[in-house]
Amino acid sequence: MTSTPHRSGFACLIGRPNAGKSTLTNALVGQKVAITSDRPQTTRHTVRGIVSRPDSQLVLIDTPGLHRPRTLLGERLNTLVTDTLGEVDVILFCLPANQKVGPGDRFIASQLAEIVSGRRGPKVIAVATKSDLVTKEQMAQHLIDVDQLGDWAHIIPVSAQSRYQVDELIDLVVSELPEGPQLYPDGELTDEPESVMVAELVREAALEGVRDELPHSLAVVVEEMSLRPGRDEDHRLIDVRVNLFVERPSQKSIIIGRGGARLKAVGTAARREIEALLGDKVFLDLHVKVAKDWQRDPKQLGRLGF
Ligand SMILES: Nc1nc2c(ncn2[C@@H]2O[C@H](COP(=O)(O)OP(=O)(O)OP(=O)(O)O)[C@@H](O)[C@H]2O)c(=O)[nH]1
Ligand SMILES: [Mg+2]
Repeated sequence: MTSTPHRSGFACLIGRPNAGKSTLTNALVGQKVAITSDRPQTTRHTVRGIVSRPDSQLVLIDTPGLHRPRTLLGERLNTLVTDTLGEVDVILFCLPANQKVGPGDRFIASQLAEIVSGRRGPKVIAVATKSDLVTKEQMAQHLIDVDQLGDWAHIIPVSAQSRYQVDELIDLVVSELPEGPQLYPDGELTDEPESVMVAELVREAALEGVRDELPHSLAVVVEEMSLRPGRDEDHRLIDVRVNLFVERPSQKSIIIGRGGARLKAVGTAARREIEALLGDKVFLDLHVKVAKDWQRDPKQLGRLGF
């Protein structure tokens, strides 16, 4: 009896901000491991999602959107992405079908050309995301434009929202992975620490409905997570204390809202998600603080984990 060899390896999702990388990562994993929003630059660190099958294990790395940086934070995020690219087997270059291929995509394509020029460089798969938002004709034109942008191992249209070709994309990536052992135990979906996931869920809830530059100015840090003492095993309660940092006092009042109404709504939405993640009741204590111009300040960036 011959058995097919086990394959394993890493694939990194890249693309301009808002291209649908994190939504696709979640669809590929089958569960939420990365937060998403309609604001650009939602993802700020690399997030690993794991797809395990009997004959393969694929580790996905979702990255911050690549763009021309305007702040020190932007620069650090770009460096994070380009450092990751050299270390993976496959690159998934995401190009949203509902938007024309533009200068942002050409900027990324030119960076990719350098990285994969080495003979042993990673394979690049161009992924036309958000296929549910366009007609067949629009998709056909998009695929032609994407094809002309560079030299891709494959081009595939997908929709994370309607799950169109999500499994086909996994097959395609796995076919490009080298033979190798399982890297993570079965059932593990991410290697994100819980405190990071909790901070991200608070940031996702806080991003909902805020406009302009505020999303960029928001950073979230979990200060404390602890089991409330003196409660029995069936009524566990986890105290979670979280700081939300903004750059200016005016932003602080937007986040808090009239009479604290907005912060309360953010807390309620985030608490539901955190309880689902941790499987315990949670007391969520949110504090909003001003860290002046943290996006441009190396010291503050360090303190906030960038
Ligand atoms: N209709 C539709 N919307 C999608 C799809 N994928 C993503 N979106 C939406 O596009 C927006 C951006 O999605 P994200 O997954 O956060 O994009 P991203 O590329 O991770 O963005 P950054 O982390 O900021 O670089 C969100 O509002 C998503 O709901 C899709 O397949 N179909
Ligand atoms: Mg993202």
